[in-house]
Amino acid sequence: AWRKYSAKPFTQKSEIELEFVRHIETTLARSLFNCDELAAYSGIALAFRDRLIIEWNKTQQRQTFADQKRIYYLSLEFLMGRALDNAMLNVGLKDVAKEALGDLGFRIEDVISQEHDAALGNGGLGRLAACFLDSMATLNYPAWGYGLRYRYGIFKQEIVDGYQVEIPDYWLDFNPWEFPRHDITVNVQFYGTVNKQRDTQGRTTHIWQGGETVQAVAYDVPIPGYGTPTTNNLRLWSSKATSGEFNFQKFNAGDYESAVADEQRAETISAVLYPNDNLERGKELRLKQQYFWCAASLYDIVRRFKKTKRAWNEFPDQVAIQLNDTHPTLAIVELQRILVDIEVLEWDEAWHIVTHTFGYTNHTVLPEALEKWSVPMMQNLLPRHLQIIYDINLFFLQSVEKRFPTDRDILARVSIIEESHPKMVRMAYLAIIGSQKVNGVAELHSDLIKTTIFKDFVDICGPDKFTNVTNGITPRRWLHQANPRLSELIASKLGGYGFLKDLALLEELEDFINDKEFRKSWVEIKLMNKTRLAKHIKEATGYQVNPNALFDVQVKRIHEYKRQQLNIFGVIHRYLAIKAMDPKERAKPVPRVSIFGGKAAPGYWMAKTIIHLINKVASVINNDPDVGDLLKVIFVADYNVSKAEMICPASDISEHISTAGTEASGTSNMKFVLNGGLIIGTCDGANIEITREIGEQNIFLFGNLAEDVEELRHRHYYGDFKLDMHLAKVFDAIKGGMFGPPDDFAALLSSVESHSDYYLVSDDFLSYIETQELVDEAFRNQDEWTDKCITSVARMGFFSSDRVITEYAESIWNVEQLDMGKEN
Ligand code: 26Y
Repeated sequence: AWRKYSAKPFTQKSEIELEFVRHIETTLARSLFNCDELAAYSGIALAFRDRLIIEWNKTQQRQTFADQKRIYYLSLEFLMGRALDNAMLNVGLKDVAKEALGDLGFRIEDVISQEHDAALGNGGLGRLAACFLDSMATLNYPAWGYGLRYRYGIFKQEIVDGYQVEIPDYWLDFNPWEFPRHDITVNVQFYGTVNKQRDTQGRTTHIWQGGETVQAVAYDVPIPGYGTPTTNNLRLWSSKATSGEFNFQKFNAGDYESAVADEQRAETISAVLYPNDNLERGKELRLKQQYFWCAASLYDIVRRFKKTKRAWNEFPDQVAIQLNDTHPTLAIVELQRILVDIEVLEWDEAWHIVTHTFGYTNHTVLPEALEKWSVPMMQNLLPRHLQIIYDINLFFLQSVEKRFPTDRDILARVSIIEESHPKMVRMAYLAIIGSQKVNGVAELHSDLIKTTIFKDFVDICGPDKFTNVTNGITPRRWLHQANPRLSELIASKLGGYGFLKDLALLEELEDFINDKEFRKSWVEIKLMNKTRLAKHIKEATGYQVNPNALFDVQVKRIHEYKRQQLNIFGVIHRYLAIKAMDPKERAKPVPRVSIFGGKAAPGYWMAKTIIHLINKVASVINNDPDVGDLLKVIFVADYNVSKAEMICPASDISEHISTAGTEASGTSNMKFVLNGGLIIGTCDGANIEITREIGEQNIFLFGNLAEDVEELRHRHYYGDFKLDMHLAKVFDAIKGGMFGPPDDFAALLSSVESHSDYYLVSDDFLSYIETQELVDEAFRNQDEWTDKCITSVARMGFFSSDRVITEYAESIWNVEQLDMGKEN
């Protein structure tokens, strides 16, 4: 009987139209006669949401029935972007939906663009998590994402008078992609005290009592795989006051205000995403977020495991938990606490389970990004966890001492507790000790962590614990969705869209490199994508740019190590060169549009200064009649995932120019090349592996190598250094007031000129501007340029996040894909 009533997913145009109308008229209570684009978005989104949820239900049943090991991906950030286009494409019904919307009087692009980005992340780390969810679903892995449901995602950026202004990103007004699960809640405890007790068998147990309790409520977001019915789950926790405690007692006692204040305090935990990227601040609310999310997620995972009635020692055969950086490290401590304090396992047995369950991914070597929490803060907020950390540390240091009895200070070096004032808990060390595998995100980065920040741990734990899994991106969003025309052209040559599931198939494109029609379409598509971006630039900034000019793009978070300052100094150098030319000569240089985009952390003053300089330079150059089309400078405000989808397909060259050894991997480098753009970059992160795959004749590398950085910094420090002469001229122009009051930029210039130049801007400047000239020269020969682009795309198969997930599954998680039988 149930089967008769169970919902069926729509497959045809008429069914989509019916569902659309039903949602407009009933769910949204609107009239069809007053249905604008936003309402149309809501209607079609709700229709697809219903469809996803049917598949989601079935997926959960299949996975429960299969009873296999599951993956749990813990990340404080999921930078999902828009969901509708992705859902339609992954389900394979975008074309049908387009016709349906057309019948109803709407253009699908306009409807898609009504959606607010889900921006629960800062940058690369959060977007990587989103790509991983797509790949895990597409490959039919039983996998869950766990995160926080922030009421405010990353702020919206506006540029006012050349300065960044932050606007809150309240995005939940209408979000059809989440399902509140008011029945799935977990109470999470903070503060309080720990008491020892003896149980009936005479064992000592620890009771954590008192303090405050906050309720976590689950919100589920369906994650559809591409070309498979698998629809996995992203579970986001929202905080609220525990019911009952809000607080009829206080309320009835006439203390209404404080009852409301308690409620607000609870809700504050999941209120806002911290907007820092690679900069640790040590705020108590952030630690609260971390524990709240880890405790709720672990409770949920353990609850699911317990339903299978297995013995505890089978836990690591059923559960793989991956830590996206150290942000969820408390999950290690929490699992140990559950096993020892609540399930009453012996310490060693519990610790064996814990250390075979977790994997830890490191995303940075920058010292200012490594998480440390003050011991007094942790003592106050999580007293029992601090005790457990001390015990973990004690047993660990005892084992180290036994093995290295003669190394006098190794214990201080590797202790989880840093003996500073106040003492600090080093989260990365705790994550290493509590995990079975530790990985970096590109080869150079994985080597660097082994030889620098984690060197002692390689000696202690052995080299096998440390491994590399080079990052990747989902070709569904970053090729098919972002660049539908290119995807279609490729499909027409490769005989279908199989490459979207097996990106290595792209290599067959090289066979068509001399196919005239193919090349012509290739070039036309790039021009169309550039024209689309030019239109956006015109609307957003008022500046008109020539789509035939070379589009040079650097879009990413603004950070000194990523060196947007090197780029803008290079732009000024170019400008000065154009100005110095005889007007007749000005036909020579290749016309160029330098496009920047990215957010600065609100408290990162130097990054904000860089944004200010870019905007000042833009207003001078763009209004200089001597320059015309030869050079334009654009700052695209509010760079986010949906803007990236428009910008990546429109670049000729993109800049990935971090100081060697500082960018762990980078992933936008992959997106740009996959969309038929070339790269100018340093020998850093994944640039190195991209070069290996596509060939060094197809990339513009410059600058010092990671192995030389230490020595160069030393030289600066001891004053043995002279500012590059071209850069000196650029600085003179800035100091002369060409771009406004020089004081505005004094600190930025001094960070390069003074004894440090920590990011080696001056050391790399000459090499950078010379390489930019090589770019000009190469671009003049459009045929050769097209050769490079096609060859590069053909060789990008390695950078699919499907390959990445397969590596994690096989070498870290030991998890199998679900057998989908004939259905798939
Ligand atoms: C501790 C806290 C303030 C913090 C918050 C966010 C620390 C770091 C981050 C974000 C880091 C991040 O996005 N890292 C980037 O990860 C990408 C995916 O692995 C890499 O491609 C990229 O090189 C790295 O900077």
